[in-house]
Amino acid sequence: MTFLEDVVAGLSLPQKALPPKYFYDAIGSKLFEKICRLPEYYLTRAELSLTKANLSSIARFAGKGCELLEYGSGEGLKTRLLIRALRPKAYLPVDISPSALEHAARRLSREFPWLRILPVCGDFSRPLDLPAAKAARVAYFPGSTIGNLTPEEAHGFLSRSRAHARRMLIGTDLRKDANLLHAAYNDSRGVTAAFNLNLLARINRELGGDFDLRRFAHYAFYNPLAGRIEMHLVARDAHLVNIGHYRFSFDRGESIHTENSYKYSIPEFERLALSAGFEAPECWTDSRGWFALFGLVAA
Ligand code: AVJ
Repeated sequence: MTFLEDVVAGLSLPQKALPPKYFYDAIGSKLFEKICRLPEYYLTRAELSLTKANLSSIARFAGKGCELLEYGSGEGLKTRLLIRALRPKAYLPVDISPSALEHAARRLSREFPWLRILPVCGDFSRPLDLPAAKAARVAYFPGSTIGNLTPEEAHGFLSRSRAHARRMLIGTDLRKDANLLHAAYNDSRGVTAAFNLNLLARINRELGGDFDLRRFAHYAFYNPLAGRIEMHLVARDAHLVNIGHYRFSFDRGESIHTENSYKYSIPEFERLALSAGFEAPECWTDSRGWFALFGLVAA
């Protein structure tokens, strides 16, 4: 599916929707980096602090000298900590953005000249074509990116991943006070709103759309029953939008669902891992118990 095909399919649904993977063009990736530094967005700092505090036991779990496969290109501090502690035989960053991939690979090769880097351009939601492994492979999936998948999709992803790596390290945001979650996706500076709206701007730039961004409002809320944040873009009035030869109509108050961000309890995630064919996982959390890193071993 191309970007245009995904957009047309998504905007043709009764509940209009767009896949969150398209947030990350150059502008969106910059906005996401800004989100990670927001005071309300605790996720990045919580994961970094738990990684620092448990680095040696995380490295012991992964096994020194393994091959490290990372979903989402690891330019981050966490990845560099892990590489330093693990001394992997090879590092395989997987990313949908060729530019992000190249940037991360170049930077890491400067910092770790001894490291064999094998970038893989691809989308983790689909089966990957990977070079043959020369050592035990460990998959690293940080940042609660798994939260973008429904639990059913996460189950499929975890089951499929066993073919690539018997061990996995998965970062997941945990269930917590809805007010804290709400603030993290409704920051006072409006960066999350700009990140969400950039999806429409990207459609305008790349697909010749005529979305008027002033006619849409960022809307994010926590659904405690489903355990997820939902992000939407809500039409402020009834109007039409053209994208190439396609035309879509919006009612006043109609929304485009742009992202789910699932939050798990520790037992919920453990059950998911067991049902996907892994042993009872190891679990590291930050001091407040807001974010977890799970260590999974294929059963
Ligand atoms: C990168 C998917 C983990 O869900 O928190 C941040 C993306 N969306 N603010 C998340 C995001 C709104 C983020 N993930």
